[in-house]
Amino acid sequence: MFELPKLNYELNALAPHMSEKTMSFHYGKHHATYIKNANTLAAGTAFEGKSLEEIVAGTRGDAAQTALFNNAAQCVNHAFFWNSLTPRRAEIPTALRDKIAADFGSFEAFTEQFVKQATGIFGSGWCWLVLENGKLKIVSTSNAQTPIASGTQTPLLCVDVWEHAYYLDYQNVRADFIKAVVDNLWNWEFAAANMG
Ligand code: MN3
Repeated sequence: MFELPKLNYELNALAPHMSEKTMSFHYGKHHATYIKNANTLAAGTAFEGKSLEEIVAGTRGDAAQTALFNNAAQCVNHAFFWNSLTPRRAEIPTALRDKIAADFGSFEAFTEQFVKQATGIFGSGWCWLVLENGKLKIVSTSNAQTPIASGTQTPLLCVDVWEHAYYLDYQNVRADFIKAVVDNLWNWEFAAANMG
């Protein structure tokens, strides 16, 4: 049985960028519901006892498994998102900063491009910084789609752009939410560890 993973910080620790109210609904209700649904949908199938990543890899693109894929993918996406955030303003490790500058022109060019791309995603989805074939890229995914367990892209950081992620704090202004996360909350130590 899958369980809601523990956060590395308190529900109020990301305020004012993400309020305790947002976190209590987003983590405590939305993420918890994906866990509950993944457990229900996997029970009694060939996927019972598999990890969430194995379920994502095994159901991706299978029209008969859409509901299980969506819920399992949202479980891994949210766990990755919470780990992408920290209330402690961490310096970006030099090797990662240099890699970003090499692949995007400059750190500032990267953040500008990320905010623009994440803001422009039509409808619900996610925006990711990934490593693919040795190069950093910004990747958008719709709804529950994910680079996690893709075998081709290694995610370093992400932002959830579903309206439930920001509507209580920013209403319709998604760009301000993305900027707040990129400028204040991203966990660069987590990103560097993912880069390996
Ligand atoms: Mn969400």
